[in-house]
Amino acid sequence: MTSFSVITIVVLLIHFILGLCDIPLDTCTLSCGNKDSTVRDALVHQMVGPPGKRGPAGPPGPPGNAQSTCNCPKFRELENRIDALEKALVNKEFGRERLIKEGWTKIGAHYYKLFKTKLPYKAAKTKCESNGARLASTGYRDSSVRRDLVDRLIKPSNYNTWIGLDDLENVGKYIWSDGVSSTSENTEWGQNEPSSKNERCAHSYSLKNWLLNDASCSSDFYFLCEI
Ligand SMILES: [Ca+2]
Repeated sequence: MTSFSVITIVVLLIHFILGLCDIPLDTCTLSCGNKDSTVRDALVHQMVGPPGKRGPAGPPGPPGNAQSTCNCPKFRELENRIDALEKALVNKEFGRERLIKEGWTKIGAHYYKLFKTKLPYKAAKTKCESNGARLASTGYRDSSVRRDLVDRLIKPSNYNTWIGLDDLENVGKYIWSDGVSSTSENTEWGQNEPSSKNERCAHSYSLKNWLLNDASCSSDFYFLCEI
C-alpha cells in the first residue's frame, strides 16, 4: 500500500470519527476537545447499555479496634470530679442530719451547740475538737450571728460561756480559735475588758450584758462549740 493510500484511509477514519462527534447520546454530550474518549465511551455505552440497578448491600465489615469506653483524658477528669462532688454532697446531707439529731443548731453559716457542762477553757476546747468542732469564733465575730447566739443559746442558759478567743500564745494578742487575730472591729468586749494579764481566756459574761470578758482560763464555764 502506498503512502498516499495510507494517508487517505487515515483522513477518512478521522472524518468518520469527527462525524460521531455530533451523534446525540442520552448519557453524554460529545465534546470535540475530548474526542477520542467520548467517542469510545459513546460506543461502549451503545454496545453495553445503561448501568443496572444498585446491587444489595455487602456483608458487614470487620470490627474496629478494641478500645476503652473513654479514650479522652479530659472527659475522664470531668467524670472523676462529678463523682467527687456527688460523694461530697451525700456526705454533707448526711452530716447535716446527724448534727441536727445531736442537738446542733444552724445559725448563719455554721452549726452551734451549747454544752451545759462546766469545764475550764482548755478542756472545753478539747471537748469541741473531739466533736469535730471548735470553740465558737467565725460566726461569733458577725454581730447578727452573735446576737442570735446570745439570744437563742447563751442567755437562756443564764451562765457564763466560753467562746474561742484567748491570748495563751502571746499575752495581750488575742487570737480567735479559727486563727483570726482579734481587733477592735471584730471583737466586742464588755466595758473595761480585757482587764488583766492574768485573765487570758474570753467568755460571754452574764454581768456585762453577755459581752466578752477575759477571765482565768481555769474557771469552769459552759462552752459554745461551732462547726
Ligand atoms: Ca476581765
